[in-house]
Parts: sequence; structure tokens; C-alpha cells
Amino acid sequence: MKTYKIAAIPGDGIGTEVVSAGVEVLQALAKRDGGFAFKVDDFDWGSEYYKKHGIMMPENGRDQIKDHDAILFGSAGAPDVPDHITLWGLRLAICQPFDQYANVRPTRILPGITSPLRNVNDKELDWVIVRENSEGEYAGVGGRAHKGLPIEVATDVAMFTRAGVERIMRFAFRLAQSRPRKKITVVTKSNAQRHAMVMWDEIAVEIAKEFPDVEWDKMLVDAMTMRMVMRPETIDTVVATNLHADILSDLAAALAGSLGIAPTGNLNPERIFPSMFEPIHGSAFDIMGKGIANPIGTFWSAVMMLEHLGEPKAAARLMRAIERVTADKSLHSPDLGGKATTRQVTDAVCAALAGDNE
Ligand code: NAD
Ligand code: K
Ligand code: MN
Repeated sequence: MKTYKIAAIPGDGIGTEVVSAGVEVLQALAKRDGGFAFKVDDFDWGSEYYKKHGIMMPENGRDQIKDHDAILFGSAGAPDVPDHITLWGLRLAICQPFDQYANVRPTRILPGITSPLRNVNDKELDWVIVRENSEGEYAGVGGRAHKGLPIEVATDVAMFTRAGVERIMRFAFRLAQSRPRKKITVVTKSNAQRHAMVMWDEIAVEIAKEFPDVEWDKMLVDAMTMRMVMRPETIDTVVATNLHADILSDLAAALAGSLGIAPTGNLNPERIFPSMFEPIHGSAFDIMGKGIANPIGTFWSAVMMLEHLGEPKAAARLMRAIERVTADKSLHSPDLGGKATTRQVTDAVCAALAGDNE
């Protein structure tokens, strides 16, 4: 029997609540399926670790997880540690060295869930946003000089390489090609950011020639936010920079009902390093410790992990269980307007898995 080695990094805030729920569901799935098992190793990295050791994860942390089949991540961020330390010290410290350059963010309206958009149905909002995950505004290039003085200067350079843009563009076009509508929108801001974004537009034209069966268009990011709200049915696959896609995907999550549902995979498509799966939300300081975090974003991320591991049947089984639960409004957590707790949603998904006979 195949045993998958999973590194669980719950991190901070509700990350700890949803990742433990996710591990429970994965174990219930393995039990139901019988064809594979999970060996889950827990890593207590994050802000508590930082307060004890002055770093978010050990120096040799990446060596400890580099041979795992996948990583299940929660969130990095605590009220009493600066956000740039938690983000750069943990999440980006894994994504960047493991070259997880393709961040994939599916969005659709699950059964039982109402979009805040009027009159939109699940067929009209079925998107996947591809976020470039290694360059751009998150490349770490920049600095501060003359701190605190009136002449202080601070820069964060949006750094792009031809190789980096070509690989994410090709990845996104290939993904678009695999979807029924074979349609992609390339999002940039090439009117204002006239160097890097113009290179993105030019590379899009070149890569599009490799995919003659994919229909494509391009759009400025500000106009794209409007299109997402006003004409959602015209969108299928989207590719954008690290920063732009970060923002667009929170909007997408809200339009699909709640940030608490949205999943993501940080993929190293070449599979040289492990890929990392996480809900797109953060630590949610306002609800942490209350037991009411929506775990669906983590469960859906586990579905993406199973697809990546090459277990499509198990992935489909877990997605069916998730949809059976979202269809029942009495099992909606407060972010969806209900009263259900993380515990109740998790138990319901485990029960749906046990009862799944397909
Ligand atoms: P957030 O995603 O933590 O929360 C935004 C809002 O959405 C909050 O009102 C929260 O209650 C709600 N929400 C989010 N997830 C939910 C869930 N599963 N169930 C119910 N409600 C949910 O974003 P924020 O408030 O901007 O950030 C809080 C902290 O998390 C910061 O430190 C930030 O840096 C960090 N963060 C980390 C990641 C990551 O690790 N990938 C991502 C985003 C934010
Ligand atoms: K997260
Ligand atoms: Mn984000």
C-alpha cells in the first residue's frame, strides 16, 4: 500500500484550527479508500516558535521537509509579530527556495452557497486564477535608506525575468487548454508599469502561438476587478503577477461566498521539490481560538493535494463530501451566515466520506 508522507505546518491563528481539521479529514479519506495511507509529520513552526527562537522555522527546516510528498500549510501571521517577518520567515521561505512558482487558485460557487453577486449561478462563476509565485513585487528586491529622516526612501522593486514570465505563462495556457472552455485572460498593468508589464504582454503573444486552440485576451488589472463583478461569465482561466493575482483572488473568493472556502496550491510543476497546499486566507485574528473558522478552504486544498499526488478518485470523493456538506445550510459556519463550528463541519465531512459509496 502506498503511504504518502505529508508535512503539516499549521502555523498561526486559525491556521492551527483548520490544518488539524484537514489532517482528520485526510485520515478519514484514507480509511474509507483503503488504497493508500498518510504519514503526517507535524511542524510547530510559526510565531510561537519565533518568540522562543527568533526565527520562524529552524535553519535546517527545509531539509526536514524536502523529501515529503506534499506540504499542508495553515497560515503565518500573529497580532504581536510584524507581518513582514511572519510572511518572509515562513511561507515565502518555503515557496521561494522550493521554486513553487505556480500558485493555482480555483474559484466556483459550491452547492448551497450564495454569491453576493445578484443572479450569478455556478456555471457563470467557474474560474481558476494562476498567480506567479516567485517574482514581481514579492521578489525581495528593495530597501530603505535614511530611516526616520525626512529624506527617507523605501523601494520594493517589481522584478521579473523573461524565463520566469515564460514559464508561468506556459503553465497557465496549458491549464486553460485542459479546461472545457479553453479560455484565458492575461492580466497586467502595462499602461502604468511600462517595462515589466509590457514584457508580460509581449510574452503572452509569443506563448499564445504555442496554444492555437486556446482563446485569449488581455486586460488591465483595475478593469479586471470590474469585469469580475459585472461580467463573471466571460472569465475562465486568469494569469497575473504575484501582487495582482493575490488581490484578485481574495475578490474571487468573496464573490464565491467566503474567503473561508478558497483553496490554493503552490506548485513546483517540475516536481523537484514538494508542492504546498493551503487555504488562501490568513490567521483571521478576529475569530481565532473561537472554533468557528471555516475549514472548507483547507479541505478543498487537500483535494488539490490529492490531485497532485496522483489520486484523482480520492480527490473526487473528498470534493463530493465537501459539496454534500455545503449543500446543507445547517452546516454553514458564521462566515457563510450560519452557526456551525469547525468541529461540526469537520465531523460532517468525515461522515459524508464514510457514507460515500461511489
Ligand atoms: P485573513 O484572511 O486572516 O482574514 C480576513 C477576513 O476573513 C477576517 O474577517 C477573517 O475572519 C475572515 N476569514 C478568513 N478565513 C476565514 C475562515 N476560514 N473562516 C471564517 N472566516 C475567515 O486576512 P487578514 O486579516 O488580512 O490577515 C490576518 C493575518 O494573516 C496577517 O498576519 C496576515 O499577514 C496573515 N495572512 C497570512 C496568509 C498566509 O499565510 N498565506 C494569507 C493571508 C494573510
Ligand atoms: K494560508
Ligand atoms: Mn493573500
